[in-house]
Amino acid sequence: MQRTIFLINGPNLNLLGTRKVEVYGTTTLAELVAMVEAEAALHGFALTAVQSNHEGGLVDAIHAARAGGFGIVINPGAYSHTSVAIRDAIEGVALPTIEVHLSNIYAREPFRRHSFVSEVARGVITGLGPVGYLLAVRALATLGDVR
Ligand code: CA2
Repeated sequence: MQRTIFLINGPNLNLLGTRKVEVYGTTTLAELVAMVEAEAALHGFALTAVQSNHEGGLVDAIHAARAGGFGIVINPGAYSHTSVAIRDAIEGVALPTIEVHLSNIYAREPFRRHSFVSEVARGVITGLGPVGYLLAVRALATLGDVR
């Protein structure tokens, strides 16, 4: 059976490419998912992509990754900075998880500089736009080979 990477995007990321292009770029969520799917396929993985604007929906998506998930690439959006529930869900499923942010959260408002998710993530990529998601898939594939 093909191994699956779960791609999970949080609140407002469904608006990608439509507004705030100066911060988040012009790539739409559908285009981003297609790019990540292609990168996953290059490494022999299937991709399951979920986007939710709700904290509980994101917790459910993280739990769903337990069924056959090889690893998780997650952009928790604004919940990065507020959600102990998402942090605990990632810790609970114990799958290698790469946290991705399109923008550089350290170069923005002070409230974005702390992420509850980072302390349970295997790694964090921030500020590289959509490329960060592709590097996250590559990291999961490579770490999987190395362990
Ligand atoms: O840089 C990132 O990827 C963020 O996770 C994006 C979140 C933000 O709250 C985090 O601090 C950093 C916000 C995503 C909002 O996306 C939009 C896209 C287009 C139009 C409006 C919002």
